[in-house]
Amino acid sequence: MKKALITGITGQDGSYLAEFLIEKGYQVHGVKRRASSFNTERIDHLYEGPHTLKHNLVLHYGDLTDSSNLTRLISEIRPDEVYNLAAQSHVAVSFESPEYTADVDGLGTLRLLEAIRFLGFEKTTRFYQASTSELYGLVREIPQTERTPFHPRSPYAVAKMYAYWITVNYREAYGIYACNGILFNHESPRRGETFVTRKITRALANISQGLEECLYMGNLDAKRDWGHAKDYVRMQWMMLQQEEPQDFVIATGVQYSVREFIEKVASVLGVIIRWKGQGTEEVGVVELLMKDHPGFRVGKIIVRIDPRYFRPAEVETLLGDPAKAREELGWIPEITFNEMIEEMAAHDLDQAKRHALLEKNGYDVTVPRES
Ligand code: NDP
Ligand code: GDR
Repeated sequence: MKKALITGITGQDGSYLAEFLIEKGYQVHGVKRRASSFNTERIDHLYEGPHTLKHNLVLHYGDLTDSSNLTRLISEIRPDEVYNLAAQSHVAVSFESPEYTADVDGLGTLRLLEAIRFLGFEKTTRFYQASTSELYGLVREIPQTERTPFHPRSPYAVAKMYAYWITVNYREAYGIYACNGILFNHESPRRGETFVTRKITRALANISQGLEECLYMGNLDAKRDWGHAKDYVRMQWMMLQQEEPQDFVIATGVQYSVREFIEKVASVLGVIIRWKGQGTEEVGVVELLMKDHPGFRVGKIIVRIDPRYFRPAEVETLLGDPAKAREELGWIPEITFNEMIEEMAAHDLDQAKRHALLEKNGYDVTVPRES
């Protein structure tokens, strides 16, 4: 039985990757952080607890800032594959916690690679690094490929740039089988609630049920190449199954603006939006109702701009070219942009309806808001 160690197993990608690897017959070990409340919601359906004989998911406490912990885990588990997905992964938050982000996202990667080297596992343990399209930042070339130069625009991206190069360096210096997946944005119903796509699907679903009044947004004109997380974790595994380690761009090759994303989610929920005003005064108004939801009415402002969501340095446009992944590994994304939006909107509408029903029946419901 092959063994995989996933850091960041409690996150969006970690949960899909754990499902994928268990399905493939792996024993999956995951690193979770100690928290004062439960933080395993995304993997609870996979975990059978420490008392069953069928032990295909094992969780360990740990942290990417703790070298001795990581070295001990790798020494005890002796994983065939390590997937380093753990990170402070929010770009806007990295401007507020730059040092912590550098420690976890940059040095955390070094700690894992150094543990593999120190333990003498260079020839037996393969390593995947969750690199990112944020490395391109101020883009020099459209679309971006494995050869496009980097120009990071946030403490997050700078930390990830260190992680990218230290992964390449340990491959070249010590012969470790180590790969960077340069992944463009990927989403799902399990996406963290403060990333833009999930913020939009949640807020519009809540507004449709009368649980929230308005969606407050930053830069509506930013463009992203959005894919589905399920397709992208499959590629993470594929990368570690080649003869020789290599780095790959993973993207769809199609981009949309944040504004278009809002319009599409709104139309799935049954309203057409008209944009009025300019700059920070711009608003999104309901122009047409196609479905009957209690919180929507024609003329209601459901989107406003809040300058606090603008970033000190923005990445305006990202568009990936996944030709290498397609040609060398046969990777083709299976879930379309529209299918992804429908899945996310349906999931969040279902949740909003449950909350609204509870509220209607006198239960006190607090719906967590984006901050
Ligand atoms: P999430 O934010 O959903 O998950 C991050 C994971 O890292 C969580 O399990 C989190 O634990 C864990 N984590 C955070 N800090 C630490 C720490 N100090 N020690 C140990 N674990 C920690 O991210 P995604 O699943 O979306 O992304 C996975 C990886 O891929 C990240 O590295 C991200 O930067 C990168 N990436 C993501 C892209 C995307 O579009 N999703 C695109 C390109 C790269 P907890 O649950 O306790 O918070
Ligand atoms: P990103 O994702 O920064 O690309 O990083 P995010 O969804 O946070 O932002 C995408 C774009 O939307 C704009 N935006 C807003 N973003 C948020 N979060 N909230 C808002 O209110 C808002 N309004 C406009 C942003 O300015 C940005 O241009 C994600 C993360 O998963 C990283 O870990 C990963 O490396 C990259 O994707 C690829």
